[in-house]
Amino acid sequence: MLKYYLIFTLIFLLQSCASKEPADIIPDQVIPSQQQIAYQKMEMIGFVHFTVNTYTDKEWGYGDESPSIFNPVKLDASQWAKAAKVAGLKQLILTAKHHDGFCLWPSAYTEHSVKNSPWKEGKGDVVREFVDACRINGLKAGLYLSPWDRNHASYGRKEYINYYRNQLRELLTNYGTISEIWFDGANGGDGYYGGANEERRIDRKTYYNWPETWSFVKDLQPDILIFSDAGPDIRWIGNENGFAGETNWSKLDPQKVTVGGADTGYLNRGDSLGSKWVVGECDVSIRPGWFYHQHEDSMVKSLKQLLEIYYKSVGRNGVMLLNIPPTPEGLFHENDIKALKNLRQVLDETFTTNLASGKEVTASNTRLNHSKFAAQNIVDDSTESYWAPDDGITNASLEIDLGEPQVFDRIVLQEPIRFGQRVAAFSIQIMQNDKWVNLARGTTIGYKRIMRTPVTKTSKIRLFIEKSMNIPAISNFAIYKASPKENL
Ligand code: FUL
Repeated sequence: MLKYYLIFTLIFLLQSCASKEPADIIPDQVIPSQQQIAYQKMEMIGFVHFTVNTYTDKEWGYGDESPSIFNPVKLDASQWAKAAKVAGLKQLILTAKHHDGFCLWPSAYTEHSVKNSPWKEGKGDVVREFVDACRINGLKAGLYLSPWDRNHASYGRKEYINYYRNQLRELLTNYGTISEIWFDGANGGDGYYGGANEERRIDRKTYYNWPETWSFVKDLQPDILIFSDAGPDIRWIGNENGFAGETNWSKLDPQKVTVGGADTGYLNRGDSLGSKWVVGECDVSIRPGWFYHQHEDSMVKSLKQLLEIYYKSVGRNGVMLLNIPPTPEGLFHENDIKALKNLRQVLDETFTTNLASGKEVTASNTRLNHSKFAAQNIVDDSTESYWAPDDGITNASLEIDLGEPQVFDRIVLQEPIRFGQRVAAFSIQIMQNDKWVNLARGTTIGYKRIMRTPVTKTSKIRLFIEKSMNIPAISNFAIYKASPKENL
């Protein structure tokens, strides 16, 4: 008996030794939270700018608008959510209150809201309809609450901060899970202010006591992501064109940013040495303005413009936040819906067939020579598995044998960002007449980097990592031929 026992134990030990997986690479000091990873994975989300401006044809209401003008007789938030879903947007953010101070929900703290509008005889709640429609359609819901309030009499004084936080509490306790809260940097100036009609300036650094406001928000919704110029979770990308920097680190040094006063170039590029993970969000409107204006019905962005935004946001390690403003009736305009559908259709066509999928990959070095870190992992259609080299190696090459010559003009690269963002410079070469020639160069990769190249035919392609802040890791390398519709 003892003999058999010993033999079995030996076999068991041998087996478990052989199958023991090596540990993952050691994560960097600065890594994203689970919520930030999920956020980057959404890639495209939507903004809904809606308030009294929709009725006055303005972009910034003064604060003296009468609630009686707000009457979206056909309001249908599920129409918004369905259009967003078809477009592949994974979350919508509604302006619960813009700078004019008008509240789309019946706030208990002001009369300046839907409750004094003719819409649904003052019994309506746009925020409620919005969050419900998002959830029914499988979208996450986010809210924008303008810190600047041109209606409120106490704006600029201490009392206003109480008012602002009371409103935050209403929005973050009465409407279920809110995934993102948007704190706009535009702050202070002239306004109605309860009839004072004057200019009020605030100290951007101290007035809102942002650190305290942020923790107030997190106490109410622990998983929420907070957007502002300065983060702490999501940062403004530094422009309203929807373009991230060609170099875009998802990291920042909090000392170098202020809400409403940050260096836009710094926000655009992020900081390779930043001590906090702060994702870049690229906001842009589908029309020239953020709010609906009838005269802009013919100015909805073309497919070409929307693709440009996609490649310069999602394609540069950012999240694309595309605004679609409802009409005075409360619906997305058909031109906007058409543009959204078109964009999704063309993106789907472009990114359907990865011509590198399952092809043979060899790396200049593979960590521990173990399959867990094998080069093959970059073409296995999973963005969880990854290739990494041995410790101490910060430049490396990964060569893909495509077998047959393939024709492509898009390259997608991804890092497994749960370990941090590392690659700082890379190039892509192709084999042409038995020689490696340069096709493209880039700096950062991050969650996703898409390179647009001339139409290229080759049977061998390689990624050369030239500089990395730590040992590099790559989870995905894919090549595609763009839909012919991209160039129409
Ligand atoms: C800006 C605002 O002033 C615009 O009206 C708009 O809401 C945009 C998203 O942010 O700072």
